[in-house]
Amino acid sequence: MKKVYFLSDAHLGSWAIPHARMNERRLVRFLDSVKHQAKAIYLLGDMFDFWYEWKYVVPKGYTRFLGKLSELTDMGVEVHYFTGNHDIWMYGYLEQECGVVLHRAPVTVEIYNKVFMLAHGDGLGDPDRQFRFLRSVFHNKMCQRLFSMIHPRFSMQFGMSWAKHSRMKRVKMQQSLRDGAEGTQFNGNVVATLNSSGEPEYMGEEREHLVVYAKEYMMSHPDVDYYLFGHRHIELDLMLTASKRLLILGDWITQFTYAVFDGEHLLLEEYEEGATQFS
Ligand SMILES: [Mn+2]
Repeated sequence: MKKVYFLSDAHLGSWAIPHARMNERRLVRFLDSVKHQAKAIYLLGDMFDFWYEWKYVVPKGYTRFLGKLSELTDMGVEVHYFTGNHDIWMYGYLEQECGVVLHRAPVTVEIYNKVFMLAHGDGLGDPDRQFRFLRSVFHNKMCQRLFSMIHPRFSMQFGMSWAKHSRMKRVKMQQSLRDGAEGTQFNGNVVATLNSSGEPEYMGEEREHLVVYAKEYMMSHPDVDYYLFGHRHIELDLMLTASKRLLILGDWITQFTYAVFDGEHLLLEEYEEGATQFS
C-alpha cells in the first residue's frame, strides 16, 4: 500500500538559519527518496520562513523545492500545502505552477479508513493576545492589499526581517537560559529548557496549547482518530485516549522529522541522510 507523509516547518530561506540552502537540499532529497512510495504528501505549514506573492511576481529562490513539488504532482502524487503563520500570503502561484492543493484552514480527512485532523496549529488553543492580534492583522484583506502596494524591494525585506526577528527571539531565550536564568517566558508559561531548534520543550498535557485544544475538540468530534500539527517545532507522539493520538511533527530546521502512515501504522520518524528508505 502506498504511504502518506506529513511534515512541517522547514522555514526555507530564513535569514536566521545558517546554511539555509543545505536545509532546502536535504528536504528535496527526502521528497525525492519517497516519491515512488508516496500516495500523498501533506506539508503542514511554515515551509517558507516568509512568502508573499503579487499578481505577476513571486519571491526569489526556492527553485529546488518548487521544482520537486512540481515533479511530484506531475507524477500523480497528491501534495497538500497548508499555510502556516509565516506563509499566509499565497494567492494561487503554488496551485497553478506546482499543482499543489492549498489549505488555509484545518482539514479533517479520511485516509485509509482513519480520520485525520490536520492543521498547522497556530492560533489553536493559544490565548496569547499579542499573537492573536498580529494574526488578525496578517489575515486581514485590507492590510494585505496595503502591504501589496509597497514595492517588493521593501516589503520582502520587511517580511524576511520580521521572520528572522521572530526566530531570533528564541535565540535570545536560549542565551538567557545559558547565562543562568532559571526560566524564561513563553506563551504565558515559564520554561526552563529549549530544544535544538530553540523552542521550549514539551510543556506537558496541561500547558501545551495544541494538546489542550485537541482534548477539547475530541469531545465534539469523536470520529477523529489522529491529530497532526506542526508549528511548535517539537516532536510529540501522545495517546489522548486508548485509540486517539496526537502528533506534533518537529521541524526541518534541526530535527528533520516526519510522520508516515501506511494504512496500518502511523509512525513519527527522522530522516537520516544516506539511510536506506525501505518501501
Ligand atoms: Mn508556525
